[in-house]
Amino acid sequence: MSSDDSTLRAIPAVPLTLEGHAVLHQMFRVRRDAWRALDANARTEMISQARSVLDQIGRFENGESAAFQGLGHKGELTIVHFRRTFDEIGAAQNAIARLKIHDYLEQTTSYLSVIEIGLYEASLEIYRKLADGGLSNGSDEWRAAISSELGSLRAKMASRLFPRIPARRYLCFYPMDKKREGADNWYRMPIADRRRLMQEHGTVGRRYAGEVTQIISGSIGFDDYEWAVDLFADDPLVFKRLVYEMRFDEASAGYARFGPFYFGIRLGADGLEQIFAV
Ligand code: FEC
Repeated sequence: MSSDDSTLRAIPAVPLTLEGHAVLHQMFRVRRDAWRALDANARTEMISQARSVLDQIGRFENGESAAFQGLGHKGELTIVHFRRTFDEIGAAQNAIARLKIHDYLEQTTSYLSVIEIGLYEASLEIYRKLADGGLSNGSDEWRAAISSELGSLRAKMASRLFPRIPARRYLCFYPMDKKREGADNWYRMPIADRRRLMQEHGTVGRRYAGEVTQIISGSIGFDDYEWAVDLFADDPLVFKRLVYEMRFDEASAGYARFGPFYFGIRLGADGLEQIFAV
C-alpha cells in the first residue's frame, strides 16, 4: 500500500462544519373568522402589543427576529428567529406564543436549524496534513488538532456564523436534502468528488454576489430535511434565476431533493396592520 493510499484511507468522509446561530422559521395563517368577530378596539390593542414585542425581539442583541408577509396558502405571516443558543430560540418561541394575536393564528409549519458553514475546501487540507503527520483518525491528538483548526476558522468566520437577518425586502426559504437513491448517493461519493461539486456550486453562487444574500443552515438531527436555504434579495426574480441556474450544477442536478418553497416580503412599519386588516 502506498503512503497516498494510507493517507486516503485515514481521511474521514464527513466534511468539517462550523455552526453559528440557531434558527427557527415559523409560518402562520390568520384565523380570520375569529379575528373579524372581535371588536375593533380589541384588535387594535392586540396588534399594538404584537408590534411592540416584534420590535423588541427584532433588536435583540444576541440574535434577532424578523417578520415577513407570506404569500399563498402556506401562511400569511412568517417569523424568522436567529439566536446564539437553542434555549434562546425557545424563549423567542414563547414570546410569540404569549402574544394575544397568537390565539388568532394557526401555525402551518415551522423549521429548526443551525447556521452552518461547510468546509469542504479546508477539510481535505486539514485531514491530509494530520494523516501525513502520522495522526490516526479519531485519536485524542487528531481530535485536539481538529478542534484547534476549527477554533481559528470559527474566529475568522464569526460574522458569517452569527449574522444579522439580512435587511433585504424579499425572502425565499426552503429545506433540502442530498439524495441517497440507488447510484445517486451523495453520501457514498468520495469526499474529494463532493468537494469538486461544492466548488462548482460556489462558483455559480458567487455570480449572484451583491444581488442575493444566502444563509445555509444545517438541520440534520433537528428537522425533517438535511439543510435549509434562506435567500434574501431586493429583486424577487433573482431567486428564480439563481435557483434555476443552480439546477444545472452537478450537485443539484444529480443530488438535490427539495422541500416546499416559501416566499416572504419583509414587513414594514404597518405590515402587521395590513395582514390583519378586516
Ligand atoms: O453538502 C453541503 O455542505 C451542502 C450545504 C449547501 C446547500 C446549498 C444549497 C444552495 N446554495 C445556494 C446558493 C449559494 C450561493 C453561494 C453558495 C455557496 C455555498 C458554499 C457552501 C454551500 N453553498 Fe450554497 N449550499 C450549500 C453549501 N451557495 C459550502 C460556499 C462555497 C464557497 O465558499 O466556495 C455563494 C455565496 C457567496 O460566496 O456569495 C449564492 C442555493 C442553494 C439551493 C439550490 C441548489 O440547487 O442547491 C440557491 C444545501
